[in-house]
Amino acid sequence: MVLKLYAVCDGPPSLSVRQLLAKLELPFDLIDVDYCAGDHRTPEYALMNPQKEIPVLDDDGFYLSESNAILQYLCDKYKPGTSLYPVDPKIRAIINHRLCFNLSTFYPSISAYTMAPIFFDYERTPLGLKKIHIELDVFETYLERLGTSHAAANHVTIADFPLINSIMTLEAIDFDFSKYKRISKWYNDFKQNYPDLWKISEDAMKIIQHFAANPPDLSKLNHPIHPIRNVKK
Ligand SMILES: N[C@@H](CCC(=O)N[C@@H](CS)C(=O)NCC(=O)O)C(=O)O
Repeated sequence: MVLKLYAVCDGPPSLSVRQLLAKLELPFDLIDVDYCAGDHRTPEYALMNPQKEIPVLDDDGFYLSESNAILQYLCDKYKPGTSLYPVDPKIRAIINHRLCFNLSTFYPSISAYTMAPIFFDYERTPLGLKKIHIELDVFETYLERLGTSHAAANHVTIADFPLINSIMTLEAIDFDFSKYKRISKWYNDFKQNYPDLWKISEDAMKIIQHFAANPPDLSKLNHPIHPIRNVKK
């Protein structure tokens, strides 16, 4: 049975999985999950992913969430030994490290500043800004110390996609990160060298920018945590 990906059109974790599927040239059915309508908060969705988060991969009844786990699984199952996720223990460790770094600190700090105030009733604060600069400084240091053209090697790997999509949300709000020279070069090189993959991010960036200019009505989402903004109708 063909792979199914439950994805949200502007969500960085969903975009990263779509980029890998495109790079591996794996056919799949893309199922658009409407975040604003709360498609992911239903009891049916929770059967696939009790975390009620997007994306979810359905590989013939094998349901997998957490985008990093999906990236790793797709490489291991469908292209073992691919240069996108090499088996060499040290290269793989660096890739896994960068995936963990993005998941645990880099993207949470960035999205709290970029995405959360677009979709929910949050302010962009000086503390939030400070956290972003701390994270960018760390990533810049990793790029400098490793000295590679890409995030984890001298070629594209699954570590690049989530980091690219985190930075894309900064570009979406016109955040100037040009002083981070290595990050800027790596990000611009990705756009130039992988135009088809970048288009997946770019289309999402336009959707994020649309929502930034036209805050979505999330009153039906009933989000259990995030404060919903009053949107004038
Ligand atoms: N760690 C997860 C995060 C996934 C995630 O948080 N996705 C967002 C959409 S971009 C979501 O579904 N959030 C649930 C919610 O806010 O209700 C992953 O990498 O897959």
